[in-house]
Amino acid sequence: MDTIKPTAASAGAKKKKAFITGITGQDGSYLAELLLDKGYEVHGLVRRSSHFNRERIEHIYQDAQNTQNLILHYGDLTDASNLSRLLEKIAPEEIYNLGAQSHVRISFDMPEYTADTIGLGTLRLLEAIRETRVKTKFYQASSSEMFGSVRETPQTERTPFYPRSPYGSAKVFAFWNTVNYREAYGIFVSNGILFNHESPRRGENFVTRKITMGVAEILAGKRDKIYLGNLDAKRDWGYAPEYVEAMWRMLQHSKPDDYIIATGEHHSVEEFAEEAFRLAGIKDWKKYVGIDKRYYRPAEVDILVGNAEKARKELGWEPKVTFKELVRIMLEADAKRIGVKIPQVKES
Ligand code: NAP
Ligand code: F7E
Repeated sequence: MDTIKPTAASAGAKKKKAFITGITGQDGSYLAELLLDKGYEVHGLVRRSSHFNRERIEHIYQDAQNTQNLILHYGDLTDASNLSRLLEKIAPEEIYNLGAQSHVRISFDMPEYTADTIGLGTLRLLEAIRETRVKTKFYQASSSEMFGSVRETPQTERTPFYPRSPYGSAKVFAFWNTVNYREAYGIFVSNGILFNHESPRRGENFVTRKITMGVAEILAGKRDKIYLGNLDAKRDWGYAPEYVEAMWRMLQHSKPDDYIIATGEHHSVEEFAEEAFRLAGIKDWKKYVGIDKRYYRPAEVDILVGNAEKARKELGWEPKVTFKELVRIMLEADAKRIGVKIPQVKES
């Protein structure tokens, strides 16, 4: 990746302030680390929970410097007055809207709540910017799920949307409102249309993490099998820390715009599982995988693969971690977490 000139923040001038919704999630936690490293003061929105919900950002406080620069605020994307008050108080130069009910299968069970947090939640934030007149740049976490039943392959910024879930439809609503606020009010807003990206911090009920956790537990003798749904689905899987860098680059660009962020390669769920078992040195992997119809979706997205050429040209962004490296990173982290060694397996 090309380097970007240091910002005023990193050059030691007044700290830039960023506000992240979804800071407790996979991407929010990596983005918080990235921005703190760049010298930002990072403000994050956290939901009240009856149990501790900050595991992914807890380690950040171990560095005393970060304690001062990472400030958490209670709030929720369903609470408009709270969002306005926070923007007024923080006056962030950059806003990253990552908060969402982000599970596609669950969006079929909770369509209204999914639409509320994603669709209306984004609109509430955009309205809060307009009302408070805070001078800021806004990043919207758009998704490849908007392409759903794909109209062309690979997908580009010009491919029409055809969402196949309440999640995908809510992201389309949020995408177009984001574009509209740019055109109607001249606010600096950009959509990152990110394809699947994974990491050891991926939620445990997404398929990649479910597989690497399951394989590590099978290796440790803690379980016999893992149960999955549709093994034929194909996704364009990248590495989350690289994808949050792309978000930041969009807001440093001279003008707001929309960008696909993807690797350009696709693999099936079956290939992901096969590679994870291979790395663990487990032969006959199919013996350890059961199919459970509960994990099928009422409507499936069969294949997604993106063309990130525009991001490469305009933002100097390129993915580096390959599919096999991603599986290895995730499996090694899960094996380490439960204290089991993965054998030395030759690269295939
Ligand atoms: P994630 O791990 O599921 O994190 C979601 C975050 O949103 C969590 O911090 C969660 O808080 C918060 N949240 C949920 N409902 C909220 C509400 N009502 N108000 C405020 N915050 C709320 O998701 P992710 O994988 O990091 O993804 C980040 C964003 O990118 C999401 O918008 C997702 O839809 C989008 N996206 C993800 C991918 C991907 O492959 N990861 C691809 C394209 C787009 P709790 O911790 O309290 O639950
Ligand atoms: O499913 C199939 C499933 O839940 C991937 C979110 O971050 O990326 C993510 O959405 C595929 C699907 O991710 C199981 O049917 C098989 O075809 O890991 P997933 P997703 O639905 O692609 C997009 C870009 C987002 O924006 C979303 O926020 O795997 N699959 N068996 C399974 N999926 C799950 N979850 N569990 C299974 O057992």
